[in-house]
Amino acid sequence: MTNLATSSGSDAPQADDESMNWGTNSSLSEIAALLREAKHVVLLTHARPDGDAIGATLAVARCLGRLDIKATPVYAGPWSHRFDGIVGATETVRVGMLTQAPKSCANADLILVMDTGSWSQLAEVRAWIEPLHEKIALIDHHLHGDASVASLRVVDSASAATCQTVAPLCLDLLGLSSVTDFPVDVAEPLYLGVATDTGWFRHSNVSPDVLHLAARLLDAGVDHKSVYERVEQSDNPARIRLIGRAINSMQLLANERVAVLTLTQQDLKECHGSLDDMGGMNDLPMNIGSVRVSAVISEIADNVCKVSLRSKPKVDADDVFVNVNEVAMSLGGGGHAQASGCKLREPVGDASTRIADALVACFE
Ligand SMILES: [Mn+2]
Repeated sequence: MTNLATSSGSDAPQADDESMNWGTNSSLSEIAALLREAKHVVLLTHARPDGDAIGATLAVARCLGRLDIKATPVYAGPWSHRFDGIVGATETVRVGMLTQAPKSCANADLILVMDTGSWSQLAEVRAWIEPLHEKIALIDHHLHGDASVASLRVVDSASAATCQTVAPLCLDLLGLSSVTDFPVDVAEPLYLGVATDTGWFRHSNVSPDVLHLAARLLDAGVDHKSVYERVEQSDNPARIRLIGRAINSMQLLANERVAVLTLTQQDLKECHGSLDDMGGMNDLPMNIGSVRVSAVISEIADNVCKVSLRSKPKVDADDVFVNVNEVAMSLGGGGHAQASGCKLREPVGDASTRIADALVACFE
């Protein structure tokens, strides 16, 4: 393996200026050139991968496959079966907590991490990849991350989705000049990423650029209805029952500007659901006009709670905007200004109170 960074290790980031160093220090063309020289590339993303994470890794894997470069997407943590139809026959590896490289990845000469740069979201693979810092490149769109994850980074927080940033990389790899010329099996995962990270083109990150990209991906042959049906209309009855539980649990605080929803292991058991059925509930309270910020607290194991935060932009000058990235960071997590999350290791009741207090404090 050759080292990606040409500089010596002496400028490796110190823990203290990790977040200051986070940001772009490379370019898509530099990463494309390294990918082209590689023989076996491992594609990593955050645990419990979402549509953007899966879309970016699949799109790059399929481009590399066309260049006869072995590419292995590796997914850690729980897997959501609603993405099975998008993955199709593409070979992927699913892993839990690792102490070393999975056998199929031991000979990789380059690791590309996409849609995260946070060690907290890479816990399962950290022991394996941390010593390989110099062989890791990263493409992300999050505001914060750990610079020590990768020696080469392209971070575009203006992108609505990592797939938006990755689309030009895929063009470069395939030698194409227009998104409309993408093969459908590359266009489809990119579309999945931009569609799901924008909440199917409803969130505040929708921009002319992302809509132009989506339109050109449809021109390339993506079937919007088919992607939507496979990914979003494949719920089981348990999930709909859990949505009912989540709505029933809703607390409205700070003059109905803060909504806190809680789902417990008991809810999960009584609804015969799985962890996968608990995700994506934030849109429910955000539909309330007065609500400016929402939290969904899911007890994913005994004394382990996943917290998902969303906020709305200011509609007028008197409005309070809650930067949920800051709230999440103060609790060991992170994300975007209007969408973030963290994990709390405490009983669900305590987690719920802690989050409610933190959000209400934003309005005092
Ligand atoms: Mn993303």
